[in-house]
Amino acid sequence: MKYASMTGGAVAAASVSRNLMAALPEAVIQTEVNTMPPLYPESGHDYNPVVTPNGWTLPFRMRNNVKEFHLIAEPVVREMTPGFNANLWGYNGQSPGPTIEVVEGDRVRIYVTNNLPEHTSVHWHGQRLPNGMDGVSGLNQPPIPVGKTFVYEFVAKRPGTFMYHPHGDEMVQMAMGMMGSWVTHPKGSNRLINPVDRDFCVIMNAYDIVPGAATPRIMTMLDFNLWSWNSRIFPGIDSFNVRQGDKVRVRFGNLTMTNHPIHLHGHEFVVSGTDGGPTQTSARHWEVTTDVAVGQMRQIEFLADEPGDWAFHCHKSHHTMNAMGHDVPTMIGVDHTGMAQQIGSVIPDYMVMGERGMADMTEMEMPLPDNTAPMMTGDGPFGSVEMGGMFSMIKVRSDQARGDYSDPGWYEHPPGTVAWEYTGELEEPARFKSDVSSADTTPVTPTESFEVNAIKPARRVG
Ligand SMILES: [Cu+2]
Repeated sequence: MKYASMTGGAVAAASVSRNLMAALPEAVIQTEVNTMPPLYPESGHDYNPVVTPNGWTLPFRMRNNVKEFHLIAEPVVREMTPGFNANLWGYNGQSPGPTIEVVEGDRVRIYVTNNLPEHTSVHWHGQRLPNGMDGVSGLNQPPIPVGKTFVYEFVAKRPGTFMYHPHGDEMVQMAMGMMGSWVTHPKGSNRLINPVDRDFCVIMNAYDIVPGAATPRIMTMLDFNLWSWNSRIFPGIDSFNVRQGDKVRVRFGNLTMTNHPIHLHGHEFVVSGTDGGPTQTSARHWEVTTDVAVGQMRQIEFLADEPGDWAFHCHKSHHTMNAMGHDVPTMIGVDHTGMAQQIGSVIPDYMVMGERGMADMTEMEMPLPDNTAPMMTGDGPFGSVEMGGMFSMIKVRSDQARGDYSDPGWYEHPPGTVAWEYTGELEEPARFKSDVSSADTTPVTPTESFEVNAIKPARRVG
């Protein structure tokens, strides 16, 4: 098991075999936030592995025909975007935990070691498995005490897109970032599962971290201020880099407390499956936005045939912003002339915000507390992208090599294909041609009376 052309990889993959004979598979820890290249299977059934943006796939070992994994539940520091680190809980050094990839029919054994300060458990969302392996602590198993290791074992019966997360002190542990993706590849061909060239995995999570702080407020129910993909926020989310003509699948899981309408620019997609399984072909239809409700998974598929840098984001505009205070009044249209200077004599560094809109935020270099992600930011080739949160890009290039997931840089537009500034004469818009003096201000008076007959629906008697 190895990472092909690993970039700056800190995955101790090579050392996995060292402890092959040990009872417990060595836990592989990942300390990087880079997108790791796909983990190609070296034995067993072949499959086209997934890529987890800003994440990785957990290596396994085979023992007596069982795929063995080792998850360590533990506190982690996750860089959510450059300059902003969060104190989260996760698995094997990161939040979210590593993606687990297996093949339909595989017998899977997962060792879970609890290095958290409290008990935990792991629920394997969407899987068919023995009741005692379902991971609801108190219901299906005792919780895993601090410092102990439990073993989960089952056959991955259904191919599809799944998730894992704790089912003990769930609200706290998920608010702290404990979750991961699980992909079960079909064994052989499946008429409802299309082979694709690129296959991405995203788990959506939300945090409430006060600007300047690093630890999420775990009691928050709805008013989260950080909306993330794989515990990363724009501009920290890597772009999805594909070759023009690739068939692309993106699998989204939603473990936040609200729905996310996922929107792709420049292409149409179909929803090809959910955590319930592949969608029947007759039920698939073209969309450019699909809602992923709480606790759901949606896998979308499209042909990446339009070159460019295409925005790919949650369509809730507040979910493409970072670290917002919510008690900021709307100031659009309010004239602040002179006010900042007056207040500035009492409070140095005072700034008024949002008089023309909020785009000012990106121009003004607002002083931010340390360890805080700017609210709307991200440099593009034409200036600030003015986004945050659940925003990234699908970069489609004709010269992207097969299997190359690296960032090709900004798209070079063919001459004459970028919206341009018109500098010719501007006609006065028609609506401004009539001024008040010439406008007909005579009130309209009805010229003839008319009658209305209202017919009431007959009352049913009896
Ligand atoms: Cu959203």
